[in-house]
Amino acid sequence: MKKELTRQQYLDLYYYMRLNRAVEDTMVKLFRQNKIVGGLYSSLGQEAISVGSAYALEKKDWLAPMIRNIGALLVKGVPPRDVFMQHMAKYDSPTKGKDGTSHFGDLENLHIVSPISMLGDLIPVMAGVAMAGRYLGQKIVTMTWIGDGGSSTGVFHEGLNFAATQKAPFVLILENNLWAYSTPVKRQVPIENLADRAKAYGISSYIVDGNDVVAVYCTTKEAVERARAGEGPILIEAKSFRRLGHAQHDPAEYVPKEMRAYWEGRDPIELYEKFLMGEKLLDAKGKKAVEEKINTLLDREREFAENSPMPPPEFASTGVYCTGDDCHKIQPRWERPIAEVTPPKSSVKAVWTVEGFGSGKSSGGANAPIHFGDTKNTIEIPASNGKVPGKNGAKPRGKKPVKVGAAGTTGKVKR
Ligand SMILES: Cc1ncc(C[n+]2csc(CCOP(=O)(O)OP(=O)(O)O)c2C)c(N)n1
Ligand SMILES: [Mg+2]
Repeated sequence: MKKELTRQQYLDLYYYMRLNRAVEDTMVKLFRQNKIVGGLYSSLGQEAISVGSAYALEKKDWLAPMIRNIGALLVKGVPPRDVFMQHMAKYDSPTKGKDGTSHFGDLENLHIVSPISMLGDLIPVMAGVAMAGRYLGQKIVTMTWIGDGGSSTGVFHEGLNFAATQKAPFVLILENNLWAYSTPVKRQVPIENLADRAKAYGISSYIVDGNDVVAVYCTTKEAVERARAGEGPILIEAKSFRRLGHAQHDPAEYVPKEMRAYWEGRDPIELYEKFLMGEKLLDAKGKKAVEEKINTLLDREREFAENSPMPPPEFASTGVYCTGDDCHKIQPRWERPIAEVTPPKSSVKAVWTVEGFGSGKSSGGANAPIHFGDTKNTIEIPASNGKVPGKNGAKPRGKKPVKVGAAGTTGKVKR
């Protein structure tokens, strides 16, 4: 680590890494008390990546976090109570208890796009946000994160290629933590450096020590400014290690002990404390003050979250479907009666049946008829013609989709 930042910036990075860890520690306690709804993921040992990269963004920029990026949310300004309440599915949470983990966004103020569970799908979405910003002349940069496992999805490649072709001002942080569930990176990718993939899209990339927060910040800052200046998307591979299992349910016994011990000896917060103390930017008193500030804040935030009520049961069926009455002005063009496609009547009978299917008896072989619609109103067509036109050219009921409207960086390599 090299001294290149202001004193305040160094201390901010320290504060947010400590806050990231303390928020997650608090949630582990809540999980053990059975107060967390759903799974709980951890970024233990990867805090420098979320914090260092998000800290390189400006207020007007956009980000979309994945499961191990709570640190990025905190840097962007999300209060810890929102993170707690979201995980506890409370009424006051950003999604009012409708979703868990960090599945929420804030499009209006903080410019956060909600995570998408399908790994990689945020890449084309954030490339799109970057392009929209450019059309609007906003000079914004967008950012998302992807794991080593997620970087093997098709949409990673499609999305990055698309972003590259469009020269979208987009920065992708690839967190190589050596594991995707129980699969070691070496068994799923035949190359050493995942950043090498950038060559395939003709874009720039960096490799950075993901346990060195100053290196992550400085590298990302440079990438963000290059993207903002019109150079197109940039890929940063941050090398680190997933210190716990995939989520709370996973003891990760498949991880070799020596590997874990090596990375425990490279804890990003401990490394950074040593650096700050060596540079006389932090002393024991300053460290204690940060701890007290975080403890006081999180006691208050946790208490608020715990006292927030669970959503009333009738809330479950509200805000799920847009009927066009209350949330926007575009009216849907319903092609079936609304009552038929909205709860509680949506559990209509299957719209097609194959006679004899599952009975174990042949019902006439390849020429057996297929019935569309319920038994009272079946339309028969010969199965062998491979088409589904319906009798006399009539369209089968229910087949048509319903339309609802429209660092002195240690290990930093520039490539
Ligand atoms: C397209 C897709 N395939 C599979 C999954 C299930 N899944 C969720 S997390 C995960 C492992 C991800 O590993 P990695 O990308 O390395 O991220 P890490 O958990 O290490 O942070 C998998 C397979 C998914 N969410 N999306
Ligand atoms: Mg991984």
